[in-house]
Amino acid sequence: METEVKTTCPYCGVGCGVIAKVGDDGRVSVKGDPDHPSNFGRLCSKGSALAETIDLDGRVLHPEIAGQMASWDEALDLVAEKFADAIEKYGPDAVAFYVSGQLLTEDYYVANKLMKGFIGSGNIDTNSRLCMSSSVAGHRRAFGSDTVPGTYEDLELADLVVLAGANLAWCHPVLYQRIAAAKAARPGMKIVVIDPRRTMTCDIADLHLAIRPDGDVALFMGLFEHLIASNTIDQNYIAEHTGGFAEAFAAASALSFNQVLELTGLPAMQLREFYRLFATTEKVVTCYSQGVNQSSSGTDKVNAIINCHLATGRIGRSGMGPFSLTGQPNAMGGREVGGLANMLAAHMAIESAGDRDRVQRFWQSPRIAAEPGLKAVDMFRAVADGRIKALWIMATNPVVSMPDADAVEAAIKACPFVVVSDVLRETDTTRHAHVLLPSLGWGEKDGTVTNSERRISRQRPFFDAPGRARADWWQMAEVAKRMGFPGFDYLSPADIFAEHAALSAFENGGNRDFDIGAYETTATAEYGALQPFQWPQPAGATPKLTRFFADGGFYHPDRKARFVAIEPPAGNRTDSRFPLTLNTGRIRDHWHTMTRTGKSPRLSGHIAEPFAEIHPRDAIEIGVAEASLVEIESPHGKVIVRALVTERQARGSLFVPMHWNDQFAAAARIDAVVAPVTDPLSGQPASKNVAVRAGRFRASHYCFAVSAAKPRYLDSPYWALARTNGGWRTELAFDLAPDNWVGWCRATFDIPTDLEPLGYADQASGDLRLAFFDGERLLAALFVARQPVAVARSWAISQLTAEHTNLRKRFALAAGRPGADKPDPGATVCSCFGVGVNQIVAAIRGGCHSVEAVGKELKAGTNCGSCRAEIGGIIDGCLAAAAE
Ligand SMILES: Nc1nc2c(c(=O)[nH]1)N[C@H]1C(S)=C(S)[C@@H](COP(=O)(O)OP(=O)(O)OC[C@H]3O[C@@H](n4cnc5c(=O)[nH]c(N)nc54)[C@H](O)[C@@H]3O)O[C@H]1N2
Ligand SMILES: Nc1nc2c(c(=O)[nH]1)N[C@H]1C(S)=C(S)[C@@H](COP(=O)(O)OP(=O)(O)OC[C@H]3O[C@@H](n4cnc5c(=O)[nH]c(N)nc54)[C@H](O)[C@@H]3O)O[C@H]1N2
Ligand code: SF4
Ligand SMILES: [Mo]
Repeated sequence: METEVKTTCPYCGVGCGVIAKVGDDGRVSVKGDPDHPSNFGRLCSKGSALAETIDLDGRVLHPEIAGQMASWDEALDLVAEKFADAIEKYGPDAVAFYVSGQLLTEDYYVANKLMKGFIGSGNIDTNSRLCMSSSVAGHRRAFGSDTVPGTYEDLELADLVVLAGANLAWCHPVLYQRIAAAKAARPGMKIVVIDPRRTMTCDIADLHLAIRPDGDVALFMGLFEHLIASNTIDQNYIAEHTGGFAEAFAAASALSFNQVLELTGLPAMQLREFYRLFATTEKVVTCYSQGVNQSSSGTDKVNAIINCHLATGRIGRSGMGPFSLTGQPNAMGGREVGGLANMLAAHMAIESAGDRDRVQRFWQSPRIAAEPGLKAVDMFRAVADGRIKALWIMATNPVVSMPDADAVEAAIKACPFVVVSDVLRETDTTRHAHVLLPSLGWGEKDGTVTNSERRISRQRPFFDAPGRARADWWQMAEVAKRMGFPGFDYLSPADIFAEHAALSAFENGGNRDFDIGAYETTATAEYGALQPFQWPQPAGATPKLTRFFADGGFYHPDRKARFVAIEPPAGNRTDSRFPLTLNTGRIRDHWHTMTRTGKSPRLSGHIAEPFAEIHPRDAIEIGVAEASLVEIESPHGKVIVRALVTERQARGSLFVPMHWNDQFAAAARIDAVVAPVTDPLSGQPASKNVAVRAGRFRASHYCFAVSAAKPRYLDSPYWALARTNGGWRTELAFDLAPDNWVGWCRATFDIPTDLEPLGYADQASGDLRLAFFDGERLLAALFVARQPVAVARSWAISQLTAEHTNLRKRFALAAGRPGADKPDPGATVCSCFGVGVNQIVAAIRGGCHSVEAVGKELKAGTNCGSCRAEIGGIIDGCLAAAAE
């Protein structure tokens, strides 16, 4: 029988509602939930492809000890024993948990309770340290609490939306679509993008401020001054609800307009235009994400933004306010349970003796962490120097995502006892686990997540647990019980949720923002049917509040907000040895370390290789041509990635995505290059401003291969692997080529020895083509050249699923030339319908001059809409070229 389950997307912090349908044959399809108030039925490319990422391929399905299958009892006993041992010998601070914003709230709650309340250490930190901690620190400084004041609706109601350090089109696509739709309906609405790169988000921008790296503090200090000078400030709001205005004003006045120009690198006209727009528009929302948070001045950036909203009283009212966009599906839930090393549960403060006492009484725990624990970067330093003897990593892949990643890997390798809970068997981190615990993935997990607008939604299972995989909360609770701790006898996530809700209300009395007391009696049946809701929801309170601070009511003891007096940082980290600024971030169709999106051929087709965006003039200076390979190096490490020469990138800087790792590429873990520099207040790494040098990688041979089997073993200095329909695609480069290509193919692609290749070699150019067929099926094709291989990729890939009955066509393949009957569609732009760039260009030449017209002709952009900005860009490019 077909079943439909309402759940939540496990990717970004937009938190879209998803309806998963499981057919009679067990096949799953997904669609957006039209009733979910975050997305109203929309899904982006990643959400739409969820069904492709939930197969059991690569999953870890039973516990392992030292790589050998073990029972749960053996594994859990060992974990409990090793943790208890380390604590007994070296004290509670000798152990640590490193967890994740991709855990459900219930998992997170149990992990935090175990570490802070029962082990008695603050040493639980999370990948949210790399993501949200500057926002948390900024909120707490300004508001006295970690509160996101507004709601998504504000982004549609605003007359000016400022997007600072946020590539919404790719990273929060459904929010981007909501804003784009609001602007289409109300063209007077203005959008300003502040980003050193011209990203796809700029497609809907009225103004793009291509700011210098870390110029944001100066930009918003200058704005603050302008708001005062132009008398746009709200004197009443400042007087009644805030403190510290004079000091903040004095600090801002110390910065001249010329200094702002210098520090931001922006033309005076643009700066004035932005200041004018902001001053003259009442309804302003300023959204910010990693371009703000991931910086050594991240917390100051957040406060510089909040200062402007407090000064104008534009906060917590319809269409107004600062808005921190969260990255992960449950970054907010993690904050609610106090999963950061410097927080306590339910938004209470670890520094406060009263709060510690309250939480300890509620948990009836033998102890409570007396002080903040180690923040992620410091935690792995403590692992490296032997202070941490036992480490449990859950739902995160720090060997890829932490700065100074090679040092992090070495630390994990050297740690006496490492537990990893993951869904996959082989990741860059799981390979160092002494104990590997199989966790439930999306579609199996059961619990709640909170999105950027404080909306709590259910993730519901629609599959049974595969193999012996078990929930993360269950793993933690079982270890707690084995360590002899009471209070972990949960039967289901509903029990945990009710306890979490009860703690949020416990002795609250309106003194803490996070209060979901209305749910403290949630029983299993109600939990099953729980509808998405926004906090706060105190017991018995109606009507329900959805915004904070329009009328003050902040959470500092005097109930006032604080302006923060800020100084602009020195943004530039480069020097003559490392003269370029490395910026890192995301692409549209991959999620983090690719453990899930890397399974989808559609998502892997959008961008199939690690790359560095380089400005054309820098490319000339460092001697890299388009599509050749570039080496990027810092004192910490090195990568080799493809050069993507583009004017979207500012001079003197490079952009490299964070996604590629040792499972998909030879040397593309960009965090190996990122220095472990952090914000002094939040401890968040500065992953967007790293001094590096770059040069050409001198390849003797470049190759492109498609193969039915996954390549067995690759050891060239450059390779990058991606899933395609029917197999795999591999890009390679050698500095020393194999002497026998046929033998190399046989060994790499598992080709039976009795199959002879079709081949073509050009002695003069050094070009070589080899293709192996098994009957009518292509097993592998290899294209080798001295220059970057020019063969049409999507055409070659399509040959893996084609029937090769015609001998002439087989030779066409060996020659690397598409036949006239099968033109090359080009790199995928629309993942939903598999439409390539060449097809779109052809449609434009055929007269489709709008995104809608292209959609009508090719369907591209008509499902999830994530590629609409790119299609717009291609149309603009073609029309501009035609006009020249
Ligand atoms: N497709 C996709 N979507 C995702 C994710 C994913 O992996 N893939 N991950 C999710 C997560 S966890 C997160 S945290 C979010 C992140 O979402 P975003 O923060 O939007 O993504 P990033 O690409 O990390 O960085 C955003 C932008 O900051 C800019 N930037 C760099 N330096 C500066 C600076 O000094 N000032 C300013 N103003 N801007 C700067 C970069 O050029 C970049 O375009 O995305 C979420 N959504
Ligand atoms: N240079 C650079 N580095 C960055 C960033 C950047 O912009 N630039 N961004 C940072 C940010 S914002 C973030 S959020 C991090 C993200 O970085 P990570 O958290 O390291 O990345 P993920 O790939 O999401 O790792 C999740 C892991 O958990 C597993 N998993 C998935 N679901 C579950 C589950 O339910 N339970 C368990 N136990 N395991 C599960 C996955 O297989 C995967 O191995 O990267 C940070 N690192
Ligand atoms: S915007 Fe996309 S990735 Fe984010 S929650 Fe919605 S469907 Fe998932
Ligand atoms: Mo994140």
